[in-house]
Amino acid sequence: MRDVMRFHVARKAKDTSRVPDRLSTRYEDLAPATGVPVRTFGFRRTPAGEDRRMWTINGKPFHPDTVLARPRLGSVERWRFSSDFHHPVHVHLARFQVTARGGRPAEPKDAGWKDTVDVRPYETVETLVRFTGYRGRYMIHCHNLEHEDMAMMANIQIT
Ligand SMILES: [Cu+2]
Repeated sequence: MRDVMRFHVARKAKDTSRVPDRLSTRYEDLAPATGVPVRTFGFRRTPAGEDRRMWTINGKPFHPDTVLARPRLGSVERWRFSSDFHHPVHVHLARFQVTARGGRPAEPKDAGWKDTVDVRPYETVETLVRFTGYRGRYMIHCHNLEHEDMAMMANIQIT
């Protein structure tokens, strides 16, 4: 690895940079539309026959023909992620905001727009998800490589 890169410090310089008091301006808070379903996604290790368990979402490993949710383009939905383990839950093509974690208000680290949220063991994370962009089929999945490789994924269809 020693041959990858080498830095030569060629001269002295004064560091005039500083961290601003605020790193960002206030973002908009999402509000759920009325009448949209609340969807629950359970990320679990599920028995799958003798001596076998699989990483699943709502009890099912990924199948290309199965769609777990059909949100409407332009809508905001309340999605609830629950977990039996650390699962970094990633939603493709839809950004979301965390509104609650473990039955308590969202934590400072939950602020802002997310495309992935760490759901801790035996925790439930409440989110508001906004579907903008394009209609079509996308995925939600656990971002642990070992879990997504073992089918901890699901299709969502934006209609
Ligand atoms: Cu996982």
